Amino acid sequence: MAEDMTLLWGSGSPPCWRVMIALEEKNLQGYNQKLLSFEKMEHKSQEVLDINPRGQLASRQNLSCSSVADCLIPQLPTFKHGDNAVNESYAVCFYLESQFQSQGNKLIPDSPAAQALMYQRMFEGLTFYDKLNAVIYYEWFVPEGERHDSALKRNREALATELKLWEGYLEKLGAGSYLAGTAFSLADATVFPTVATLFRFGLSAERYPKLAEYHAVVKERPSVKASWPPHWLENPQGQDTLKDI
Ligand SMILES: N[C@@H](CCC(=O)N[C@@H](CS)C(=O)NCC(=O)O)C(=O)O
Repeated sequence: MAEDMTLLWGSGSPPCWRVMIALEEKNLQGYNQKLLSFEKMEHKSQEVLDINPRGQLASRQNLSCSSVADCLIPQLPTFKHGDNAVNESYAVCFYLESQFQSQGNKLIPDSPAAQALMYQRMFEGLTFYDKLNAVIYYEWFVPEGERHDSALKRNREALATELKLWEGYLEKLGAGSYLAGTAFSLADATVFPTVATLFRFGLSAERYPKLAEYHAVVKERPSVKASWPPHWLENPQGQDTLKDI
């Protein structure tokens, strides 16, 4: 089964990490995988373009990655199971759970209440991820002549507001909980990479103790450890961009 799967991924990319956590949780460790370097522009390779039509769109436009527009065209993860290509990280997570329901850990809870919470947190997680990116990749997303301190300040405030929401969610669920209750679910597979990136970029554990606790617990989970970004392992020192948020 896993031998029919191929994942092209980039180290430290939260969307790729979501898929890798789901694959681990479903006991699909034997998949073919290729780590591509964003720096070496390997995500623009023919191998990616063959599976991912968004990559083809980028190449047809003949843009280079020095162009902001091109860099906003997501190309990884690129995933294939047999002849089925799925290139959106959330879609891959749902696909894996649906195809391998009885294998590995169950990632969608049965109880309507837990399921509702899981879907809610998963999709709110996309807003959370966008707000994080708008701060840590501000210079990457916004061309030099269009940057304003006031805009970055607004983005930082929006992230702080978002962070307080997630602190509140975890506080309400109680110690040791996952994002949708007592069991690890797709909400955790999809949102944990955002949380880990926050701490990698210097988020204060003192200021956000519930997120810090959640991070400390989930980072020890075998699926998460097995898929930890290799360049983070090589260089455990992150950045301090978010230390004052
Ligand atoms: N919606 C996509 C987003 C994927 C995404 O943003 N991928 C980034 C890497 S984190 C990418 O491929 N960027 C292309 C580039 O940097 O040129 C998903 O969740 O799968």
